[in-house]
Amino acid sequence: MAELILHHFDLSPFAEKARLMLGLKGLAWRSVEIPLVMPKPDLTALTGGYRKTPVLQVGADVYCDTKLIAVELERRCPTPTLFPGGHRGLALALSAWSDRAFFDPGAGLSMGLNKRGLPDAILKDRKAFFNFMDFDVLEAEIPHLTTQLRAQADLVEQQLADGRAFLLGDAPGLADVNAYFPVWMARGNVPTAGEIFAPYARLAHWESRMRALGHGTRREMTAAEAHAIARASEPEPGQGVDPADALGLAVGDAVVVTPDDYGKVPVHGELLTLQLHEVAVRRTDPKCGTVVVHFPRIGYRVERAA
Ligand SMILES: N[C@@H](CCC(=O)N[C@@H](CS)C(=O)NCC(=O)O)C(=O)O
Repeated sequence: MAELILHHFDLSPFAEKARLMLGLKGLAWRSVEIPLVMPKPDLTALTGGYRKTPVLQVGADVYCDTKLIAVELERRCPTPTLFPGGHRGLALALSAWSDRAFFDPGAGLSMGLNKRGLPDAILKDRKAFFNFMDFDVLEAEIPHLTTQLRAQADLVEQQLADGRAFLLGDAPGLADVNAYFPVWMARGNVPTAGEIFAPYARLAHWESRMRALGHGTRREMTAAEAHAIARASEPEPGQGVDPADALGLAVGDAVVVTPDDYGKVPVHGELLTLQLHEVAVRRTDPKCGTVVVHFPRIGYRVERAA
């Protein structure tokens, strides 16, 4: 298999999610550091505009979003599994909770409590990016956000109440990775996190077990090297269009794929795969050659290009 290349930055909580998946599976991977704020020309050369962190590249295939990165890592490297105990659907569904309900209050507190210390470039970029946060009222929202973060952390504590090592049993899986990354983010960025999480002893022990998973074996690479790998590789064949798909699109159609929540940058390409859980488009870029960019279906709009 071609090398796994993660485009990310160290402080990114969603990238921590991907790094822990790599750790859980004990994989070797290459790391390309991307900027924290736009512009990110080396990343968008690969993705066609998608700007979020992280992105996984394997040869000339580019996987956007941690929901799809999890599924793709599991497909390529099935053991040890991200879905121990047969909890695949549940673990994948859990991202709807972890990525928003749990992550958002921590992100709001991080921005609200650190607002004055944040560099202008980051503040300006994230104001435009996090369309679900009203930066002008964030400081007034701190008490409310604190209640939300505490209550979400308490759910993890409740799940661990019978002394189990991980959320769904004895082995770690994607459910743990999902639930862990908002805690990791809060510990690193929310000055009051220690106080908020202090009552939760089981959570703290589980956090140590999660940290012990590590990140696998990481080796740095430049963006130019990653682009050269894309140029020299053939993308995987497409999987065609699901005949039951409601959108009425066909392979070869010019389409646009856009996240439906925030960071809504449209990606244009030629449709190659439109299945229940994945959409992939082919596009050509002067730096990367012909690449196929893959997205999850959940949380993404696919439309015919105008
Ligand atoms: N649904 C995406 C969300 C990714 C996301 O929001 N990442 C944050 C970083 S933790 C981001 O892109 N921030 C803006 C940036 O990096 O430019 C996923 O699961 O990968």
